[in-house]
Amino acid sequence: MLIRRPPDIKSSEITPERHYFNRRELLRSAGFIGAGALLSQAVAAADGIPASHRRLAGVQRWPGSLRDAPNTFEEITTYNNFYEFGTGKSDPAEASGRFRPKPWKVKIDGETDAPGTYDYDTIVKPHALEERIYRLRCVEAWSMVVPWVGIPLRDVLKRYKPTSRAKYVAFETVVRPAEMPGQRSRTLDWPYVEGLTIAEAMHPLTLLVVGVYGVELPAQNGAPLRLMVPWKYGFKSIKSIVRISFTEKQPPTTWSMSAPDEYGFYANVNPEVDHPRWSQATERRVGSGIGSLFAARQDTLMFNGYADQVASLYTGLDLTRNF
Ligand SMILES: Nc1nc2c(c(=O)[nH]1)N[C@H]1C(S)=C(S)[C@@H](COP(=O)(O)O)O[C@H]1N2
Ligand SMILES: [Mo]
Repeated sequence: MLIRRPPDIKSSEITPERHYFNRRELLRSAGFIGAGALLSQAVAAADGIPASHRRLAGVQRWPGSLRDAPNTFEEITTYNNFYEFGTGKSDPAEASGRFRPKPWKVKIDGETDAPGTYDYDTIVKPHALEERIYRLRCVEAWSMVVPWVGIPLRDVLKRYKPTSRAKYVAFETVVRPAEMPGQRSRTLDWPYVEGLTIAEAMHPLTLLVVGVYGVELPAQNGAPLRLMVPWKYGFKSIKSIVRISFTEKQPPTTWSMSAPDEYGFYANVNPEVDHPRWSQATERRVGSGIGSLFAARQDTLMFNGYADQVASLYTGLDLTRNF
């Protein structure tokens, strides 16, 4: 996503340095893992995760989960975009050791009858946690399948009483240059900001994420609280949220301010609308294939495969102009 001319983009930014030999991928292709086994696997898979990651209690399985094999915990936590820690895919895992996600507060303001600054526990604790296996499609044309743990955002937002004037919801990431080395450079305008229409924010698929693979969210994935909007390009799913504002007007968003011709407000996954510098018709599933020569590409799906659930949000909207 760096704003550079195509010849300056190193192939290492498009193709990962390493491809993991994905054990589950092998087992799946060999027919050892059926769909039923996968559904019960994700929470149980926390067993193989280092004990330093705190396990989340009382996580319920969501019946709508994808049946594809999830990416490994290692893939999900070492191949990241989180520019606050640097622009390389391994920077977020390697440079986030100083980041402290506790204690954590979120300011809720704007068009609400319950403005205030609330503790993480006040926001999260009243809700049951769900594990939801979603596709994640980055605008850079790679993808993963991730077993997130979270709460439907709308259940949280309703408790904070948006007024009838609330047409959008704006989100802001924490600014802590002492803990986030990427923020000491002006790669982007900090804080990273994002936004959704109120209908998108209240859609039942929109998740406020607190964990992955049954454990608390690692720093590199947006600890302790991040968004996941599965039918939109990954950059909409803002990490380490410290502010949620209900607004009347469409809020500014980091990537659309940084490169308005390349990234729009909607950012719905759409294989028919190419990025000005590359095709969006296909994607590379991280961890698939062995080495970049054989990296399997697959078709990108309209709304990332969630069209049945979300297309009605956009009736009458020109998706080419509103990209
Ligand atoms: N604050 C913040 N949020 C962010 C980003 C970022 O750089 N800063 N990167 C986005 C992009 S481009 C993607 S693809 C996803 C990646 O999430 P993951 O690293 O958990 O897979 O986070 C999104 N959220
Ligand atoms: Mo992304």
